[in-house]
Amino acid sequence: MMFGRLTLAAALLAAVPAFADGLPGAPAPFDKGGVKLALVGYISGGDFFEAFQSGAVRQAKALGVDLRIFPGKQDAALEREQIEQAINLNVKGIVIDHGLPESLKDVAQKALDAGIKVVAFDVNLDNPKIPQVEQSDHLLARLALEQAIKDNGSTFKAAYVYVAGFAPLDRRDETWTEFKTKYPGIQEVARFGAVNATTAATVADQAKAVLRAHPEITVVFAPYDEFARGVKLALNELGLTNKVKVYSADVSTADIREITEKGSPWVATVATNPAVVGAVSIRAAVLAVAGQDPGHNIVVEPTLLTQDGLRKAGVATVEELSAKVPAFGHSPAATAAWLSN
Ligand code: SR1
Repeated sequence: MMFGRLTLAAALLAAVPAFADGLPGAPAPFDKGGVKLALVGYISGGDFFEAFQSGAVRQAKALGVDLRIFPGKQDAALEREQIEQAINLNVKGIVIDHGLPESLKDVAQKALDAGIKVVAFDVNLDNPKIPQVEQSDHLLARLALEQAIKDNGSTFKAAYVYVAGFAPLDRRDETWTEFKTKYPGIQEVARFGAVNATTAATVADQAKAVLRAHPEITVVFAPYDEFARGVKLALNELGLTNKVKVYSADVSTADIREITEKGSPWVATVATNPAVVGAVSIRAAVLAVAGQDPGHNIVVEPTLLTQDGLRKAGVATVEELSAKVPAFGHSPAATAAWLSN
């Protein structure tokens, strides 16, 4: 595991009271409580998105923000509609979490035109007025693929799980493409993927068909934990867990259990703490609403987590990981003195 810097803020956050009547020393409108923000998502469900939302809720509460949650249910039209609803609720800021850019750009502009601040997490709205939060996806993919090369050498046959159109997956895909050029011995023999209400189960079915058709595959690059879970299910069912290794993105307590269990083929993941990313997204919106610039590209750095490292460290939960790997438990992104009251 890699280790980074710790600030006191994360450790203190748990002890921070909710400022329902306003934050002491904060600029308007946060000097009074109950400022309304909205969090509008595209993907509902799955460990990453649940933890992202809980981090956002916790941060909002700590800042006295009245956060309205709109779950998108993997439905682009519904996500648009929910942004319209948030505009009609007179929220001061909206965090848009994932989605399909073409269905969101105009409605996001409508919110800006209404004087509402907008922050986007992992959806490229291509608008200089909209700060973009991301997890440094190129670095994330690079760390996972370097680990794959360390474990397997630079000549192997791989399957790749990918769905185009999601900003983080597209960025990770750019790195995968670069790696295949840099290491011509890496051969992608199959590509598949799905993002839906049952991603892991769908990917498991796809992976079973692919692995049966291509017994030469020894590595699967599955850069989303729901993808990795699906591939792992397929490997278990086909009895291939000792032949194929899985490299992924994201982590949750359930993922740690799956990675560290005896005989698991899931040997590495590269991840941020999604709750920290949720908190950063809320802080970015709060800064913007207060008229302070959170920056345009707000990056939360990921950490490489290997099966070996997790086992040796005896880490079983995301909370333990946050305690042992300071960079995982806190991000210095989108902070200001008045936010850490
Ligand atoms: C379908 S996009 C899934 C990814 O979004 C977040 O960036 C998570 O890291 C997840 O891998």
